Formats: sequence, C-alpha cells, structure tokens
Amino acid sequence: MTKMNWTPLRNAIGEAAHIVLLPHIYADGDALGSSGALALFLQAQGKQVTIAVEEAVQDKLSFLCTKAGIQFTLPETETPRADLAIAVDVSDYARLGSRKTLFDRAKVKARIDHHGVSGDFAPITVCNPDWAATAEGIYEFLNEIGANWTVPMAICLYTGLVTDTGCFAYSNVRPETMKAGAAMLEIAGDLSWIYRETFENKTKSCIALTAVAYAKTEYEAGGRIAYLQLEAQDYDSAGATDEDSEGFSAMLRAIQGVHVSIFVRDGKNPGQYRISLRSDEASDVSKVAAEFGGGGHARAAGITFVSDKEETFTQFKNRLITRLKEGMNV
Ligand SMILES: [Mn+2]
Repeated sequence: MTKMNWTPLRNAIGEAAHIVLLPHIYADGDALGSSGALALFLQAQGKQVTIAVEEAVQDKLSFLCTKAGIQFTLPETETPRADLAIAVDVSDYARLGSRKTLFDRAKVKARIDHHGVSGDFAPITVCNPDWAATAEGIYEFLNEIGANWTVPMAICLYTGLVTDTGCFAYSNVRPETMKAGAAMLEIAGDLSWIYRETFENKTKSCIALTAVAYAKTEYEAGGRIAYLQLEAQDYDSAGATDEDSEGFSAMLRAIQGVHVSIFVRDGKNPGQYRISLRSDEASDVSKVAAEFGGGGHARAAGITFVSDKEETFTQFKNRLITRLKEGMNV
C-alpha cells in the first residue's frame, strides 16, 4: 500500500487564509463530494473556502447543498485571489476549464487526485491511482490530520465513494475503500438514500433517451465493442439533458460479450466531441485515451476530440476503433 506524503499540503493549508477548491469540469459525485468534505473540514479550521465549479451542480447531486450545506460557486461570481488553490479529482490542467485563471492566480497550487495518467500541473500533488475515488484520499488525509467527522462531511465523502465505484461494485474497490465507507456509516447511520439519489431515481427523459441509445448502439469487432453516438437531436427528441446520459458508457459495457464501450456526445463547441470509454480486463482504456490526448483510469477514460481539416470525426472514430481492437486481449 502506497503511503502518501501529506506534509506539503498540510503546511500549505496551515499558511492559507483563503482556499479555493476546484473540482474538474462536468463535476461528478466524487469531485463534488470530495471537495465538500474537504471544505467542511477547512471551514472548521477557520479557513475561508470557496468551491468554484464550472457548471451548475447536477440535480441528482443537489442534496450536497440541501443536506450537507455545501455551497458551490459558479465562475461568473467574482472570487478573490486565493492563498491556496486545490484541484480536486482533476487529472489534467485542461479539466480546470475556465477556472485555470483562478488556479493560476493562487499563491500556492495543489492537487489531490486518483487518476493514473497525470498532468503534472501543480507543485504540490498528492495523487494515488490505488484510491478508488479521490474521496478515499480525502478520507486518508482527514483521518491522518485527526479531523472531527460530522454527518455532513460523511454525506459528502460517501457520495464520492459510492459514485466512483458504482456502489462499491467496480474493480477499483479495495478493502480500504470499504473501510472508508464503513467509517462514514458509523458517523452518519443509514446512507442508502445516497445510492437512491445518485443511481436510481431516473427521470422519464432519461428512460426515453435510454430507449434511443439502445436503438442506436452499434457493435464492432464481432460484438466486443459497443459504439454509441448521441447528437443534440437525440436529446431533443427525448426531452433529455446531458445529465440523463450519465452512466450510458457503463450501461453499454454491461451488454453480454461487450468488453469495451465507446460513447460519443457533442462537446461545448461545434466540431467538438466528448468520448467516454469503458472496459473490463480485456483492455486498458486509459492508455488508449492518453494516445488520443485524453486520460482517465484503466477501466474508464475520456477523450475530447476537435475535428479540423487534418482529421474528420469519422476518420478519428475509425482510428480509435482500430486501436481499441488491436489492444484487446480477448
Ligand atoms: Mn474520481
């Protein structure tokens, strides 16, 4: 088990009065939950803390605000220069989005993360790919520092664990992950409602979009790869939003015989595509993603592709499928 050196981060926190926490763009339960737990701890130390997010918090995670009292600040709000900026669950500098300036302006820059492929963009980095979630790292840190755990902190931390592990089901789950989860249950009691809020509780529009998704799914490599591309009109026809398609990559990977899934969505700008990859033991998609300028974990990774004169999306798609086929050991 890798023992992390928390001292530089601990010292930086000690010297800072105003701390800004920066979860990654399209923040998920781990990025927001980890930031929330850390923020509550820092506030209890008398620190002024801002969690600056790129987009409004997804509906299904809004309980972090209502039940744990976390405040997330959108970039349009003026945030003063921080003494310390901590990128939370951010694998790559680009995943700070428009908040790069907030990060750059801070006197001291740090990062807490669990992604294998790391962009070394922060002088103080605590990154351990063995953690199933960044939340597992936050748990380790707060325990080492002797934090007083509260129910809101437990809600935040448990959210990070549950969402990044598919309810403690993925291969990234270790005994330490379960121990962190168990500790949160000891503090907060029944937290099964977090599972319901984040995994069940599907909207009608999500179900409508799921029907479209299954109908549009194509198979490659003799059924070993599932490919799905959803465009703006697919979302419109289902009355769905981006949030409704979260989990689609995992949903496709779960089809019998499928080892790798590719799920493509439109990016923010024209000609931009967001690709998420999921795999089982047959393939390390973080390696493939890195070759295409993306990153992530062995079983879950992402790429952003921008089409230009050099390469169209169709060419990119073919290149990606070919590469995934080659790298598959089944
Ligand atoms: Mn994470």
